[in-house]
Amino acid sequence: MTTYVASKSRTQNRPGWSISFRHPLRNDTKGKIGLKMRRGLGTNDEQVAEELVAEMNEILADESWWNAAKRGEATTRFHKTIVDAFFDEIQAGRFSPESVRETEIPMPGAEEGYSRVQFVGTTGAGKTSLVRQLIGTDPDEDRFPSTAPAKTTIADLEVVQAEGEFRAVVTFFSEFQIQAYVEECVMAATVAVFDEGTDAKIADRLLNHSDQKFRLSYVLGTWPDASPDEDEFSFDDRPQAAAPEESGARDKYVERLHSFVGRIKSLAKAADTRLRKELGAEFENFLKNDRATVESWFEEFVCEIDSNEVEAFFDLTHDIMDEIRLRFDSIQEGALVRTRSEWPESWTFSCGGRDEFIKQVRWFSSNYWPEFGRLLTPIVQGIRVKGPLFPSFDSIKPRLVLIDGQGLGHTPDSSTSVPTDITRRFASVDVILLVDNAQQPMLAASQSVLRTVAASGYHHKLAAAFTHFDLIKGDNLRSLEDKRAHVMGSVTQAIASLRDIIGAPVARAVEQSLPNRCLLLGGIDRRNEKLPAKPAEFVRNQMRALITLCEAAIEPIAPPDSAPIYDPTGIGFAVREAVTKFIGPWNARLGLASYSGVPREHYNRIKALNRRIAGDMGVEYDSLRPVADLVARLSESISLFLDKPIAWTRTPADDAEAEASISQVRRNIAGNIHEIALRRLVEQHLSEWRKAHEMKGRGSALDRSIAMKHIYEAAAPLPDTVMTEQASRFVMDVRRLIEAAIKEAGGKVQLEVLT
Ligand SMILES: Nc1nc2c(ncn2[C@@H]2O[C@H](COP(=O)(O)OP(=O)(O)O)[C@@H](O)[C@H]2O)c(=O)[nH]1
Ligand SMILES: [Mg+2]
Repeated sequence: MTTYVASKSRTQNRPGWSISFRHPLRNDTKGKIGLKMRRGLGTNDEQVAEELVAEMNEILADESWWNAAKRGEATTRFHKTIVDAFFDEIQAGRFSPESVRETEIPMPGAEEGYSRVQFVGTTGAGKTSLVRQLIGTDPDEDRFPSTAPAKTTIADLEVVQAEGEFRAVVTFFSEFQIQAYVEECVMAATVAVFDEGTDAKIADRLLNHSDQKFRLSYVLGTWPDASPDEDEFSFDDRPQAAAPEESGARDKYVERLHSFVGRIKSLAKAADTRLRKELGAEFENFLKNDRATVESWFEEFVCEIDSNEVEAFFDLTHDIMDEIRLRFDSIQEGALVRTRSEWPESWTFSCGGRDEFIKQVRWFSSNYWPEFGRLLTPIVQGIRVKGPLFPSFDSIKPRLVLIDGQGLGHTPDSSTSVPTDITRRFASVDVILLVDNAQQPMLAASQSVLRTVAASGYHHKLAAAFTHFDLIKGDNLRSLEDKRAHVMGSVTQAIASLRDIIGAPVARAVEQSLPNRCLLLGGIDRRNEKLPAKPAEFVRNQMRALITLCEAAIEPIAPPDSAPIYDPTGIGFAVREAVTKFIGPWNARLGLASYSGVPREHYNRIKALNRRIAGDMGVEYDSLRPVADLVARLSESISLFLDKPIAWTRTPADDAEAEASISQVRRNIAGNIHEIALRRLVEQHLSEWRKAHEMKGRGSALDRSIAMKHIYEAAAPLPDTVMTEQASRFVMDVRRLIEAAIKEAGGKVQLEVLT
């Protein structure tokens, strides 16, 4: 059995002594029990610090204390600091940022006369630029929300347009989530040392997480000789009045970063030395033939290196965590709520003045390069604002909720599924606004949105906004009409290419409705007045049309009163089809088989996905999204099955009515299918995911791939002529879901009688 021991230490950024210990009841970021924590002791006195550490050791040595119910008794025996440090962590309930935002600023819906518009599209499509136009924030003066040519942050942004004062609530990622990101960044930086990278390369790995979302550079600053990343350096975000910070402060950031890089280097060198020593003559050979294994050993050693009797890796990550905490000290305005470990949970602010409001909120959303080193942006999980944020191109006051979330990322083909964070929202919004760049034909990522929306029965909510119209060039595209025809042609083509996947009836419905719900926008990166008169008027009218369309989306539609009747026999085939299309590409990604159009993924990406799931930190890594994939493939094949009812409770008047009643069933399924996929792929196999993550030694990358394949096959077993018990249970699961969805829509399930 593991024994847990606490120790005291001095740290860079905290006055006085700190205590470090592994918590026996908390999983670490890899899903292993014993999360390593460091807390301030609030004393400068070494003697006192030692007494406190001894108290913690008493708790850690006696398992009978390890129970939330013992807190009261503990309070009578130990110091409050120690009791809090130990028991707060047991009781730390799951903090839900969404519900904090909802409590502070409830999101109005159709009952309050509000329409909710969800912006979906690839990064850089122009979602945020369009939000700016609709809320009347100036691209030069206000720079809120932040836009960027390519990269983006991960926060959800929600704007409620309403008269009255300005209000904001900002929520943050948990300490645990950020800890995991920081660990991954530090680890990647040590690997860069192992690869003999330059200091700039090492710093780059530390400052920019491999998933392209989490960027410590915002908090820690940039490496001095590194030229600003072109994507990061957005002219769009130039300051109102250049506010260069005092050079003294800048020097301090640089120095701090140098010290982190220095520690990473010595940590990595120590691990490298140990690795070479243990492998001896075999080192080179190993490096050539099984790099994945060498890396996994290296990483393991990195975690074990001690300096001054503390684990150097954890010490470093905790120092970076402290740096992040420190950034929050500079917040002067509003109300910042922190946990007992000083981690920020939420920030709320309200005021009457628009400029002041935007200035304060921008602090949490800025990606303004010269401010790097002082920003909080990467820690922000979501921002909800409410207030008189209305268009400036018109005097209208729309009643909209604008929801701008994470970008889709560029994906090679349309079978890459849309992240579940996005698809989960479909049910609760009124308009799903697909934003796409009109310069190219519709990209794979946008097509995958069409697929998902159609298969889940939400295509009546779909609208599309095409941006960058100002940049479309070409000799044969001179007139506006030509340009419009060009863009619409690409929409029609995209729908046609999906016909076999989403089914002809749905494709037809989308083909008919979407062209009337397409907006053509250009120059939305500037104030409307700054465009030449004719285009300005055109774009203004398009935006008015968009607002009208969104407002109309809350008008109730009469539910169809004819409902479909199905023979459930076909469900087995639908499941079989979905499983084949789910397992095939995954076997290719795992490097265990080939599948047309799906490349093998690098073992580090597979491992990163595994780590996310094992550490209970999510189910997706970048474009690797098994849960979303299973949801998508199941919905698609079920959607096709639903296209062919054997009869109707009443013959539908026309194709449109038939399609509307079937889509009702699709929506009912969409509401519950996430839960099935999540349960089968993740929850029921958490221990296997964790085992897979711990695999090390020779051939571990391959072993991990095989373990993941087994998880997938157990979660989604292939129904075959000879059904295993596992497979029939899976089919039953899906069948129950479909039958419930059919009945909920007023339909029936019965065996087809052949006459
Ligand atoms: N020329 C031009 N640039 C645009 C247009 N819409 C957006 N942009 C620029 O494209 C980049 C990405 O826009 P952004 O709104 O951040 O995209 P998002 O990632 O979808 O939110 C920014 O640099 C914008 O200034 C447009 O209609 N015309
Ligand atoms: Mg954006």
